[in-house]
Amino acid sequence: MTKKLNVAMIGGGFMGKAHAMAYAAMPMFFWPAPAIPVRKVLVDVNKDLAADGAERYGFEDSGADWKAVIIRKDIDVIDIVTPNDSHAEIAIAALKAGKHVICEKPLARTGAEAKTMFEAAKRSGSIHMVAFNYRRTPGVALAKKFIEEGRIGAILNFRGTYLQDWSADPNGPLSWRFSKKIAGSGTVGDIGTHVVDFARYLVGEISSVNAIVRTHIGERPLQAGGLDKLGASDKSSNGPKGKVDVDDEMIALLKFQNGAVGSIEATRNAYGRNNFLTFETHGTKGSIAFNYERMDELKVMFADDPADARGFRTIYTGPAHPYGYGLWPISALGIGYGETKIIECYDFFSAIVSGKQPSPNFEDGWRVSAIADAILESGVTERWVSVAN
Ligand code: NAI
Ligand code: SOE
Repeated sequence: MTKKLNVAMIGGGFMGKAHAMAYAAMPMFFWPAPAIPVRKVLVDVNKDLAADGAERYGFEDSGADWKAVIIRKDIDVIDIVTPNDSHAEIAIAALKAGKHVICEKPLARTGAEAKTMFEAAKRSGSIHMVAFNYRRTPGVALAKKFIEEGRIGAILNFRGTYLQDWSADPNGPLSWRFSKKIAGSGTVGDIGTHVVDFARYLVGEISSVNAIVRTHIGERPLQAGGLDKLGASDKSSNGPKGKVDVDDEMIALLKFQNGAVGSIEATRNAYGRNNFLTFETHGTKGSIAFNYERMDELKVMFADDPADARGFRTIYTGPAHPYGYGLWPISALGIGYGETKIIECYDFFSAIVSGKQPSPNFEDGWRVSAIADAILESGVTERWVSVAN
């Protein structure tokens, strides 16, 4: 019989839905499964929300007090899918209670806060993961494989973007994502960190950054209720406004420890862009390009291609590629956001069963947050800032 591991999920919003779906679907995709996730308890801010979420997402039990749930003896895994201000407190308590922990990104509001989580993780014997799921898109994992195999030589340049438009309308409500106290930062921490994760995963450690960081929309209508509706206007849009105290636009130049250079940009105000999470990287022997909005595709160009066939070509990921054995049997049948979370769940449960820390773990989460801090600091000083490590 396949081992079962009981999960308590703290939070039942957008990511609650994504993670719950992955727990249910992972063994259907990856079989034999490393272990079967059992959806044991869902916790939210009050009993009604928690009970409603548990019914909808298939959890056996529900509760409104995460402190009582994380010490339950029948719980193996704590899954943190709450806004950023509660990640550290819940994760550190869960690690102390001996649980394995998966925590949504950004790991914390600042590098210092993330470091306390990494320290707690090191002290524990637990497996820990930060949920930068986009690197688990098969095309991105294939890019990593090509780079490790030396197919594009030594990396010279990495150009990454994360552009969305859900916050471009100034009448979009002032959700927790626009509050420094809750989110830590704006675009930099929320979506810039996904591109930073790509940069570290594919190229290596970033040593210093030089950034421009701006806030173009300084106030928004106050929002009723806690859940982030991601720009969808509601009745509150005609009501009183509150101050946005986080960034909404970021461009940064990067220097990598291995000599490569790069640039990244992120905004949630770019009309026409939805989930435009991209990178293009060139090395001494070729180039690779990826666009999440066409997530089944990877564009490659190898310098030793015949002269009459030079240029980017498109690989449609499928069974021959990373994670392909668990996904669909024909290339380009089409994967989506859900599959990245299913793969993440598979890798996390494999790590628990094998006892080997996965990547990205809390150390990676802390390093990404330290880079976000450096970008924010450079945005103020408009100078090169070294990344703390
Ligand atoms: P959301 O606003 O949709 O949902 C948050 C949920 O947490 C709500 O149900 C809320 O009531 C609950 N909650 C808040 N404080 C709580 C507490 N102390 N105890 C229990 N429940 C609590 O937020 P969303 O979009 O699900 O974001 C959650 C986290 O996931 C954030 O850290 C965010 O950055 C991250 N995220 C990651 C994504 C990815 O692609 N990896 C995508 C979207 C969000
Ligand atoms: C909003 O910008 C958001 O939900 C982010 O919080 C996620 O991390 C991103 O993947 C999708 O967009």
